[in-house]
Amino acid sequence: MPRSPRPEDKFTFGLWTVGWQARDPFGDATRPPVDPVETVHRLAELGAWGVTFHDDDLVPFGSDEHARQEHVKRFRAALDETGLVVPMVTTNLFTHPVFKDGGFTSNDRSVRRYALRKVMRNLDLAAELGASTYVFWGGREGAETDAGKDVRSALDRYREGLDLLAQYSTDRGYGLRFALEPKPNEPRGDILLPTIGHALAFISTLEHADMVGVNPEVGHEQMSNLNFVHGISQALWQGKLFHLDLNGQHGPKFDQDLTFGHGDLLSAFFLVDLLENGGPQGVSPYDGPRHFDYKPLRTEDISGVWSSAADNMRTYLLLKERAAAFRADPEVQEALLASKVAELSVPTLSDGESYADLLADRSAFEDFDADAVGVRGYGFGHLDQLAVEHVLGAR
Ligand code: DIG
Ligand code: MN
Ligand code: MN
Repeated sequence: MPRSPRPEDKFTFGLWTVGWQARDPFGDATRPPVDPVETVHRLAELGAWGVTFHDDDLVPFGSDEHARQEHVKRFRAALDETGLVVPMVTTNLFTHPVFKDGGFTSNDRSVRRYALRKVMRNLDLAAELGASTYVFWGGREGAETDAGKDVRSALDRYREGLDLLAQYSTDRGYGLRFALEPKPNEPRGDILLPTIGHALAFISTLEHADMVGVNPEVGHEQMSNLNFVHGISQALWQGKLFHLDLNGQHGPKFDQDLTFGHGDLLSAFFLVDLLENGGPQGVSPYDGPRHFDYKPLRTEDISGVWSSAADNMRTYLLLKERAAAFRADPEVQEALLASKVAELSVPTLSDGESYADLLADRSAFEDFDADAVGVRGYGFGHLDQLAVEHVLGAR
């Protein structure tokens, strides 16, 4: 199995990832800015398929129209020279102080109107560049105190904004799907739509719910001590996994945005197994970009930035190889049988069986020996050990 990335792997990176100058709340930048044109060429050399961006990553905030056109022109030329695509675009509604209380849900109505216009302008650019997904990460949509935010009204405004933008995009025939990106906190004390579950519930209330899905990020669910594979599975189950952000995280702490696999490696293994094999179902359920939204460690120099970009893709491909070996291992197949994993996909009632039939079936209750069944083991420990040994390359 190839270990060097190819376009068909659909690996993509945000301009803001390798371009992060490593400024943090406690320290200045440790790296120089990176020209988006250089990023396009470097990522192409490394084997990436595409690049993504916030409006302000490509066109510095406050640029006049002429400067904006020049930035876009240079970027497009680099895309044409390298063949990189732009599958996803998003908006920066979190850096400029004007968004300090949010964009769509700022208490200040003039800020909400400004945010919508900023997104509309970037939806135009996204469509121009052929993007199919538009991400909304509401990093500033939230609060530090319950006194200052009427959350029910905030959700009304969030829905109003998304419904308006969905109508705008639809009327213009942009063919974009929207993907909401949950995160529990940081930079706000509490962010609205904090988990995949909250986002899925919110999407169901939207006027254009059919064109809105989720863009879950590994670390964001794990910050809430949630199982990312479970979250992705539910998003897939509801037909709402429109995009995803891959990175690494060491459990509930600040958002680390580590290189993919450099956090919970076993979870990363099962995530790749799910995305590439459909887990035990054996069919890949997702054909979208494998998008890395990570930050090279602040301690890296610029050469470390580019090697970390390569590390994301290499780790993904190594885990893909291990997951294939895991699924092909006869001992794993035996252990899966013992754990009755495939039996879960068998409906609990037989075809055409009614609850009356169930009531009449003595083996389901009256003659059921709960104690005897209760002592049986499922063998999940052995199955997990086999997975660990495959991740360790010991099988
Ligand atoms: C952070 O996880 C967010 C922003 O970087 C961006 O808006 C989004 C895009 O995937 N992820
Ligand atoms: Mn993050
Ligand atoms: Mn992200």
